Amino acid sequence: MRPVRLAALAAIAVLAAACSTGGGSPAPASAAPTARPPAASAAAPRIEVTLTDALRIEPATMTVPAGMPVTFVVTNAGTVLHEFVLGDEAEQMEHEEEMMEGGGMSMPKDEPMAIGVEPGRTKELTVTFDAAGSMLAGCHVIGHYAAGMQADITIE
Ligand SMILES: [Cu+2]
Repeated sequence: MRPVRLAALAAIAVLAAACSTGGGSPAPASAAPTARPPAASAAAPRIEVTLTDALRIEPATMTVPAGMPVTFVVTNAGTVLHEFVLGDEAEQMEHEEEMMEGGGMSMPKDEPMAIGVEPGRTKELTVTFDAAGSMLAGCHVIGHYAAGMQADITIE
């Protein structure tokens, strides 16, 4: 079925092109799994992140480039729900308060800069950081952030 295969390859190429020119719009975190961009694509860094029941985000420090889409591939290696929330200190505090108000009962919803990852699952979050600087990642399931479930992200 050669024509079908070619069509599929073309679709993947279009997808990859769309990703690399996406500008500031993050990919929807809830999108169904799609074809991965070619491994050779240097324009789309993929950062593997693990969330653990030891209340840690690993690695605890990450460095990412500014001005291009970066995909965080986030795996929850634990047995309870964890989150991966990107934001500066103020945004982390805001998210912390939101979770407190919800009594910790609400499942974190996927947002442009945040995903909730169920135990054993892997989710992707693609963002473009416009400028160099620093950013935090945190999990705001009650008690986790305070216990140190956070990571420093350097954008350069
Ligand atoms: Cu957590």
